Amino acid sequence: MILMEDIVREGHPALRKKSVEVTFPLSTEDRTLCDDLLNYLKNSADPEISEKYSLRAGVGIAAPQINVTKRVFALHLPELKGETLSFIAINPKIVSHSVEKTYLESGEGCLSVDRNIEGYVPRYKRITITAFDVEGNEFKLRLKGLAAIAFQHELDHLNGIMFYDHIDKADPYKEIPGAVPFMRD
Ligand code: K2U
Ligand code: NI
Repeated sequence: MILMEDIVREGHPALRKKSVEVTFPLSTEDRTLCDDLLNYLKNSADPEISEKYSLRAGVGIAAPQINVTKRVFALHLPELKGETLSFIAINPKIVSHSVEKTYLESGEGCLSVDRNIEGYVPRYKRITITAFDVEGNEFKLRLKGLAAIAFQHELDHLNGIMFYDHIDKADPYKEIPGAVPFMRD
């Protein structure tokens, strides 16, 4: 299982690399990578397991964050209408997006960043994505809200981008034109 000690922190070169695409059929190693990433998120959402292993809660985690520079990440979000959005994205792409932007009112954090960085992180409000599942089947999803924000945060990790790269240094809380803040419930 992935523990906090397995998660690389700011300054580690893996966080600034462009990860490489994964080929199919998945190797056993790549299949285990996918399982481990998704299990981390499920464990971090479990009060007992997260307490026992001191796991930081995450709704997303990308392979480079455990020093594997491959284009794979996991998302595991409590959806609004009760069902959880939970999947592995392999070789993910944003194929289209809204002009309208959004941002997390509370700002963003990162499992690889052990400090609080203030400021609005502009994200596309709605995105259409494609990715492959572990069987190699391509799928397409339309995402909005926290799922869209998280997807963009994780895709950035595959391109060596950190959330704070998007924050206006001069004015971290500068209004983002036309953006509607996403309020977590
Ligand atoms: O990639 C990571 O480090 C996990 C990030 C993902 C994330 C950050 C900001 C906004 C969306 C996703 C976080 O640790 S997940 C923690 C979290 C939980 C609920 C809402 C926002 C962030
Ligand atoms: Ni992150």
